[in-house]
Amino acid sequence: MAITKLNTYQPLTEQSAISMAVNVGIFEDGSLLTCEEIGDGNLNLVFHVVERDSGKGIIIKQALPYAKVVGESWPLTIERARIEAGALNLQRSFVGDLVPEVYHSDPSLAVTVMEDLSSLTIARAGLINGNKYPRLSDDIGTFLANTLYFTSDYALHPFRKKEYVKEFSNPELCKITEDLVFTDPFFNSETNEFEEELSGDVQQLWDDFTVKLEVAKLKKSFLTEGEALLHGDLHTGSIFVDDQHTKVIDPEFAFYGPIGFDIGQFIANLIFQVIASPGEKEPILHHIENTWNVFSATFSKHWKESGDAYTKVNGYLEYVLEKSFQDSIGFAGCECIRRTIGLAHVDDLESIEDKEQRLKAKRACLNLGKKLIVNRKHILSIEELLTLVRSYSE
Ligand code: SR1
Ligand code: MG
Repeated sequence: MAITKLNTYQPLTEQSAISMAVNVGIFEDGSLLTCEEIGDGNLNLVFHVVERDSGKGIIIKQALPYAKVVGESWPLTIERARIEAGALNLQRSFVGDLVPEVYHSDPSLAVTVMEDLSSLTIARAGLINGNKYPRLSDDIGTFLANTLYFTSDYALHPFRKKEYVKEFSNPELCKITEDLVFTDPFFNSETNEFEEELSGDVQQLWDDFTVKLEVAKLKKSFLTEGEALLHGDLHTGSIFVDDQHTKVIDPEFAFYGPIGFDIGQFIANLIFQVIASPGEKEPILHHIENTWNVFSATFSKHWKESGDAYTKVNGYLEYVLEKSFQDSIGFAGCECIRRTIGLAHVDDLESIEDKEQRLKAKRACLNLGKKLIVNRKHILSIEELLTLVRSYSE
């Protein structure tokens, strides 16, 4: 087979992905390779290349110059591939195998070649199928604590931190979140999508100025608080799992933002399971509780090693944790609402076949979302949050 080498950006095909796998030295010329495009996300091409004899596989991810979910009418920078590869490498230095290994990246071709995770399952799909994944919250709590602490001013020299802020400046992807998470669902925007039966509930939301004021404050935090390098899109579709492994993928939305954002997005995506799942809810509630507990214990442990004088001042750690907790709850509320009536929905809710059940679950997400946003400063512990979530899932 002729091995061609791409010099300028063009979308890969299954054939050119095979050529790339050879060109970057992962497989020898002459190896019998198969390739399948397996991308089912909103934005990118994902190729799975396998060497037939050894069974060895790799993933080649390529950013398209537009948002795949909408099409070429929504142009989108391929810079996000550089951000993603850089974030994976940096995160790996703090969390090891909790993220995939990057074998090769090429920003001009918008390509990241990485570890094959095809033996694992996307957490959202696995949870919908009733799997409980006992390691999930230990691992995500650790991922959150390590990535958020070690990229913050509490851990880094200020020059290094500002270098990272520049390196991970990600305006176009941030704009997607600013619009799709914080603005569009709260106004009558064209991007919203919801069943006609929810029109009354949605109108009520749009008319609720208390909610809007609180979302404005949360959006301001997202826009202005460059506290730590966030994953930026930490939902259960960005996590591969089995009972022994957890791998966080897809940090193309990475940028410097408020610590509570990643935590809140993850918690909200577990809340969808608590509300939507016909099965046992307690194991998922346990994951919510344990994520926060592991995060705060691990973050506090790292804090003791900080060189920053203020980290020795009594009450400062407690302040940072309390602020992050309240923000997490508010951001979780925004995620609950945007995944219910915004542009990008979640299978946890969409896969409920019975229409009345589905509408009931969606109304619960909308009402809980509002409550989380408005009451975030009055929910004082993770146990109180669980009690609230339970009350919306009965
Ligand atoms: C156009 S992108 C829609 C959503 O998919 C991504 O995974 C992010 O969550 C984004 O908001
Ligand atoms: Mg993604």
